[in-house]
Amino acid sequence: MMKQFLKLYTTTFLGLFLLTSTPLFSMSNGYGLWLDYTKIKDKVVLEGYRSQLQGIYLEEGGATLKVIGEELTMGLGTLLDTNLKFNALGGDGNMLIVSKYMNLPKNLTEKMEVDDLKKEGYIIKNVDMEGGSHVVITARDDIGLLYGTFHFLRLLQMHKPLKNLEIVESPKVDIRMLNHWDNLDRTIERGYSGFSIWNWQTLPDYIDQRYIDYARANASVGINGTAVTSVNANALILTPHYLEKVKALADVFRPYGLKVYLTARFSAPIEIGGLKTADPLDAKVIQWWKNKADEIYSIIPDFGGFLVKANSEGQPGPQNYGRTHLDGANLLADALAPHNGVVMWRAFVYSEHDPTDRAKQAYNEFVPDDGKYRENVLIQVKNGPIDFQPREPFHPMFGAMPNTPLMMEFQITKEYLGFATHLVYLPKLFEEVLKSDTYRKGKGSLVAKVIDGSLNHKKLTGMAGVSNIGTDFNWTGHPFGQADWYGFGRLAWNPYMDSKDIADEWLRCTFTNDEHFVGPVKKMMMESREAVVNYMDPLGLHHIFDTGHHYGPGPWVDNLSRPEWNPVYYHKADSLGIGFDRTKTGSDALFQYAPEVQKMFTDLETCPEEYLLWFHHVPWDYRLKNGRTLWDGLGIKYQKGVDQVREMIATWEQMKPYVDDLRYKQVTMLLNIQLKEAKWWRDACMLYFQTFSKMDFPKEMEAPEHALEYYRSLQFPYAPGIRPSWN
Ligand code: GCW
Repeated sequence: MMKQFLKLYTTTFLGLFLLTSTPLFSMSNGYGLWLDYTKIKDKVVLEGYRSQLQGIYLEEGGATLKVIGEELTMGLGTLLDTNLKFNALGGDGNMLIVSKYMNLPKNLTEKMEVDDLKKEGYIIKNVDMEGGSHVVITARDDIGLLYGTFHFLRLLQMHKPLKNLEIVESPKVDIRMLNHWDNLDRTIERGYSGFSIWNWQTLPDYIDQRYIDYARANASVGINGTAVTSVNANALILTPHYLEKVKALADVFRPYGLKVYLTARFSAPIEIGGLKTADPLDAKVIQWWKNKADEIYSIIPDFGGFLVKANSEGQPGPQNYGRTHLDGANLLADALAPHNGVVMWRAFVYSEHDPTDRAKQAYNEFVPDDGKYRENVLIQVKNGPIDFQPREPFHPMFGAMPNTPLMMEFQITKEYLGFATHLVYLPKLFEEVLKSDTYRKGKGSLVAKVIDGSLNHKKLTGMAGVSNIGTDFNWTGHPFGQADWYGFGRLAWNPYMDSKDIADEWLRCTFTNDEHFVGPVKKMMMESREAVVNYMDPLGLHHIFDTGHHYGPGPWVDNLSRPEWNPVYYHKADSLGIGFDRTKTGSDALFQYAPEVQKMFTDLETCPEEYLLWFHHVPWDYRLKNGRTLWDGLGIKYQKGVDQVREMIATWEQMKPYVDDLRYKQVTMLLNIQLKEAKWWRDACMLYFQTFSKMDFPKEMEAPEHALEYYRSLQFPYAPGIRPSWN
């Protein structure tokens, strides 16, 4: 026995040893994200920068100014490999000048045009004056200066020229925030990168360096808010014991412009307040929330507000008392209003008692109350009407509530896109949603215009992303998962950005400016989203994931208590065909869109094939635009997804010379898992759907590796992202 153990131990140990032949502690492990400044190797670029930047003038001030000083010292120190001096204004030499507009000397402000500059915005501009040719970063507020500083450093990371700079940037969206689905026990709902970075046990006295680095990373992409706890909320976070810990985080985040928000459990007045009810119209309940808000603000004066999931998937809410979402949201809004706090009330609701198509329920629930919400309420809407699928049409609520601020909820963690194991570049998906046309005010009524408030002149705007951050060394598990965090921030700042440009920035800042690397890897990232759609949910299929944990395919699952929790509810495959009829002959969910959109999706001629089975139930031998039957088309798409992953692997193999050893190996191994899982999806889904179509696989498709029974028998009670049940 002992001998066997020793053998096992030595082989495992040896295996590990071989794998990590370069010890982790001596190499870049991805912790530095896109901010791992390294010395610029290109001599011409380096000399150009050195002559342009001979000293720094930074205005004096509080904590944010201090952070700027540190960032410049570290960033320029490393990138230029020099120790730049902080000087007074007026000396000789080309300077970097960082100062708020109101503090700049007159001869400089004369050369600046600040009319377009908003809160948190900044200008980066060259100004020639006697004494030198300077680069000026200016803003109305300290945080604008910090954002401008990060932008400036990014220019250097990307080797951009520092001549003729005329950058004027203001955020298009007010609240740009992460939603952590982190539980107090440090598990993370749908988290695949380790445990929660919030160590509630050692807070408030122990400040993990990670908290500071986290705030810095967020500030570098303009994220200005974070809800640190899960929407499946625990009321304990609102008790004094925990609020003290939250305050410690808020203090760390403040210099970086990052506000803290908390999730509010609707039944908190009962659970921690000792009341008998949480009825939103009950006087004691109203008073309780008012007192709670006052208490929080006395501890955290710049607290952001509450994020609420109510009457959804078992969470308590106003409907438990026969009241509405409107009553619930306004109750909390009134408590927060004296402190300028906001309520982000989630529209992700669907009920087991409501037999209507799940895709329709949120709209039915919220749209009739448009205009009745208090001014400090935002309705937080997921990008699509079901649930963060690899592809969904945009949510019909966007554009349908002109008198209420709607904010976007994206999922950065990949619950339905292969966890942290698959390389899928999400900003491509985000961009597709933001650029969708709602037609609510005619052509060009983009979802982005709903989100930035320009469609209906909204004062309050927001975008949230469900975080993919955990305790893994590199924060996000997959090295490319960092791009999703980065890209979310960039799109929240400017929802009109091109995801390709974002990939370009991220690659250059994270890896290298070498075109031999940037070109092919950018292409790989841009195609990765369509690949996952192809090998998981082609042609508009959705929610056919294995149950609960959502790891791998489970199109056959049909035994869960709630109909809409079963994949068969979504694909509706039968002997005649497949797909969810959401036209007038079916659930008529299409009615919730503007007439132009309805028309486009209803007519099979104009419905893009990407959405075919989302909106239509079509026969197996239905002819696709390329003349092939639907059945063949399905198999070809699944195969294509697998082939696309093979191409990704081939691309990555060429990248070895440009990437450090560790990340090269990590991505290689992950891509191989992705390939294995893509095949698993193809084989399991096609074998299962074949039991209805009774047709042969198309000739383009490789034969499945196993029989259907094998795939159906797979079980993963300990798949990550959910709390396992131990019995
Ligand atoms: O995507 C689903 C997830 C749940 C999540 C829920 C929600 C936090 O499967 O884990 O719960 O959405 O968004 O509320």
